[in-house]
Amino acid sequence: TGYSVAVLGATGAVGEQILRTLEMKDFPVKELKLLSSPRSAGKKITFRGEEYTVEEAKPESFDGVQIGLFSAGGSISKELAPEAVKRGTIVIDNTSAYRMDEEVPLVVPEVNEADVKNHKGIIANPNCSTIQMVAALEPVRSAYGLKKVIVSTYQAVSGAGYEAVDEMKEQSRDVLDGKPADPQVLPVSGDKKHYQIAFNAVPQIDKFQDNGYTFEEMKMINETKKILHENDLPVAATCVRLPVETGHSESVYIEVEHDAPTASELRETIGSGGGITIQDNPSEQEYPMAVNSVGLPDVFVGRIRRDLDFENGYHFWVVSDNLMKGAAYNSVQIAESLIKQELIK
Ligand code: 11C
Repeated sequence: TGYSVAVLGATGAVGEQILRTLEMKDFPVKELKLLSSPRSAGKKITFRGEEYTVEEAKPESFDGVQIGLFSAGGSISKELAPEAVKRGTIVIDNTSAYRMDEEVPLVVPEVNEADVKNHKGIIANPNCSTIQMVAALEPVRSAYGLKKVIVSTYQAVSGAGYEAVDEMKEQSRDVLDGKPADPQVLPVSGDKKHYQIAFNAVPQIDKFQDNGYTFEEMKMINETKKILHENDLPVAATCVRLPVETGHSESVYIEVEHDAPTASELRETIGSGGGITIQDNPSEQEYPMAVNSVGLPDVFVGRIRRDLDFENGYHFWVVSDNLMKGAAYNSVQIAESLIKQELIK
């Protein structure tokens, strides 16, 4: 028993974590196909002690596949998701290709699990920096209402894939050795200019839009409203890349609608959210940090405190492994939601 599952983008940073999560959760996999672009086809990957050969993804690859976990980039999802759906596969897409499509549910199971039932073949997995923020916001929204959200991010290079991680490591060695940095990938592979990430902070993630915000910032703004079903909620974001390998950190400022809880009441409220672990004890210097989040599915929240001027204003710090809850783990949770709601044929 179990399901026929395909992982598209199996050799990438997220694909690897998807396989780890399927193993970790003992997900009921009856048959597994590992798919990729032609470039990575032929590679060998071990899953549950068995060796699999990665195949080039083609429309026919999805014949008989019930669940397709896609993380091979937006253009591949655009091309292959409709083909997979035609063949009866439910696609859980980890790219930005379909997230804002009105026909496509955008789901963080702890926040809006019920939305999966509205799917028409594709369910989108939100952007990593959005997921961890909305996981922390939802318990606050449901208890006190939200009037405003302002976030600044401190994002890890693995969000931009393995080549960005390699660039950060090699560049760090070069800079320490007194060599020129020679950036080729970050901030955005394919953009006009590249900047040093080693020992730097770069206020650009993804490409600039006409409104002066980057696409990453617009993802946080638009996806947050969609997931929380709060189209009128004011959200502003500034997204920054740091030389951290894995684990996105976020400084979040919120204003609540009513009741103005104390910091400890708010701590309790946030901590009641699904998947949240509170690490918040200033007297013991306890707070979430990226390096401690690696490999874990939790969203860690700390530094919860009241604003000193605005009675309904609060600040907190949210950290999560961007490849886990931010991507792979959330995708597999969506697959579990489908099973739970008996939505897989
Ligand atoms: C980053 N958030 O950290 C991006 C990666 O839309 O799924 C995720 C891109 C996406 O670079």
